[in-house]
Amino acid sequence: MLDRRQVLAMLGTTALATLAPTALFAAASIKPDDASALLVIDVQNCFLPGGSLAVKEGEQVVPVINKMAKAFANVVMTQDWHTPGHVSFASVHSGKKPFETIDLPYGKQVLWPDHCVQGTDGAALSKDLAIPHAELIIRKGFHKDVDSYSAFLEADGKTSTGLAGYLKGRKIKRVFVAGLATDFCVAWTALDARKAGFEVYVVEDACRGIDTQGSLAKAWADMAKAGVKRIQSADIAVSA
Ligand code: VGL
Ligand code: ZN
Repeated sequence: MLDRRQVLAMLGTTALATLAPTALFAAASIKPDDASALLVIDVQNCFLPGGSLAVKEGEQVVPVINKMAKAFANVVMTQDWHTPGHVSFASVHSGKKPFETIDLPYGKQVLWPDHCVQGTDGAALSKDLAIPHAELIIRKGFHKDVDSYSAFLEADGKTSTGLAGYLKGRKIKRVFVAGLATDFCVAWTALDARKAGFEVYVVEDACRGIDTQGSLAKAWADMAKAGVKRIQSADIAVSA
């Protein structure tokens, strides 16, 4: 790696005049302030290796999130928190298998293996998360007949989890979203955060996706269209 002095030495004065230093040294350029919150989405045993709906490389987000969380005064975590026999479980729809879809009164629903059942070890947050200052854990998906990928709004599109009210009550303007899974709970949370009027960043290397039927590419496209900013954890300044 070249350091700043070496790069400057390599550049002529003309090049220096035309190249903004910010373009050269973009790393760690975002500094979370008191109006920023990190939303850590569903880092739960069911989505980690050995879990019933394990996300590929899901465990790799944990150290990234732990490090990044140090830069945030405000951290909120979410927990997928389903009833036994939840409507999103393939096991309750006869003849249906996980990852197939069905039509429910509120729209299309992907069916999943049973996961994150209330009070089970699978629903517990990863024991490797090290964010003691996290100030709120919001549970979602606890209505038996309605799923909730989003931390803001259930899948019926109208039942609020209360998170937008909480964040606004705490004068939060910007949210940074990380966790599992990029193409479901992370993306739906980011999109609803935009709809609720927040500035939204998704930290790509602090997320992993499920990617079923093109869901990952679609999620990034939808997020880009909605004005969600796609960043890397190295873009966030963590002071020593
Ligand atoms: C999730 C599928 C089902 C997620 C939750 O956390 O992304 N995905 N339930
Ligand atoms: Zn779920």
